[in-house]
Amino acid sequence: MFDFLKKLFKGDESKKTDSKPVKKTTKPKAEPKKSTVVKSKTVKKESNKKTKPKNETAKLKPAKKIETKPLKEQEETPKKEEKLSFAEKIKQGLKKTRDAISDNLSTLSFTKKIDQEFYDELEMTLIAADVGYAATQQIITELKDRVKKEKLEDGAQLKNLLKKILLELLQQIEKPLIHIETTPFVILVVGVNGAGKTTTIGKLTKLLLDEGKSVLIAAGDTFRAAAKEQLQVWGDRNNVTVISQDTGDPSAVIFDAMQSAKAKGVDIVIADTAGRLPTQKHLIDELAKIKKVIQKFDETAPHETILVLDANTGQNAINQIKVFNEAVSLTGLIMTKLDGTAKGGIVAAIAKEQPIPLRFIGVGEKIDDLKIFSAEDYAEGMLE
Ligand SMILES: Nc1nc2c(ncn2[C@@H]2O[C@H](COP(=O)(O)OP(=O)(O)O)[C@@H](O)[C@H]2O)c(=O)[nH]1
Ligand SMILES: [Mg+2]
Repeated sequence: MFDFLKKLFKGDESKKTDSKPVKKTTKPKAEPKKSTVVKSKTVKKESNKKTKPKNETAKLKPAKKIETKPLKEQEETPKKEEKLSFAEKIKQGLKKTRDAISDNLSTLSFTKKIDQEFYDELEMTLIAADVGYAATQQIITELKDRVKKEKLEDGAQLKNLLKKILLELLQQIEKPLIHIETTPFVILVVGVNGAGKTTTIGKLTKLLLDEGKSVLIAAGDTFRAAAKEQLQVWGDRNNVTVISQDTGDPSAVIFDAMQSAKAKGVDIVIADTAGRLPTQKHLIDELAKIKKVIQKFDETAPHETILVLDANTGQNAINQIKVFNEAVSLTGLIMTKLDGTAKGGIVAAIAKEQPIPLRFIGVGEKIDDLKIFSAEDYAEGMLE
């Protein structure tokens, strides 16, 4: 059985070792020194209203967070109830997807023989959950093969096998973001309008602060007037500095943010950008320009270029990945709004068709609703 799998998922083993997080060896810095914003003529300091005395900001990074464990490991090792609530949250987020698949599947597997009609119906169920044609074909082919080999007849066994096949597919894009070695580590966030970029930046900032990192946000969405304010709200919530300018040049804002981060010794710069559609060629090209300007400051930056995708987008997500990837070489994805859709199967379609690491998933609008993508929790969330 495993030989078959290995053939199917060639190189999976190496990918798995690849995905092993690198331990960070440095102690987290004391705090994001928000009081030392660099004064640049072009930088408009968006000072936080809720300023705390300096010695209090250390509370941002509780002592228990200083272990050298990588993000992934920290999620895997906490006390049982924390681990539970993490998986439970994902499960809750994937409820609609699971209901759509599982309702169909349980009717299928308990009332029918495992015959061609069964497979046809399963195919339709997976397609309806947005697993996509290619991934669905792969899953069905494998399922058929293994059902035959293992002589399965029982519905529950079949469901477990399906879950296993799905898990193996999802593992291809399970590579958590942990290689934060350079400082400032620059994360460029791109995507269409309304995908959830700004909200995700707010949540990601919280996650990284919890990890003991200091963060600075660059308001690179200079297109919409309200964008800066929206980002500032997230900055205030996290008590981190948001760098913005009155000019309409996103590259300049991000460049300033990087300079400021360097001067203050901030670990991570997260740069927001204006929403753009894959069809808006000039706007997509503008992203490549932004990237070039960033590289004038540090040729290895951006160290992470993340496309934020709205799970409700369905199969169009595949096209978005293609276009954005061509323009700016994506290194990671974040899938938002999984809590509001029955189409969570899109993640499997991505694993099959555009396997770029899915770093995080968004399962709600609150600050703690961004979770590290775990293939296991996800497969469990889809099929239970
Ligand atoms: N339910 C839900 N809503 C989300 C999630 N992520 C973002 N949103 C909402 O999506 C909307 C658009 O988000 P925004 O960050 O402004 O998108 P942007 O245009 O890409 O910056 C807002 O109302 C967010 O609250 C998520 O994971 N779940
Ligand atoms: Mg935005």
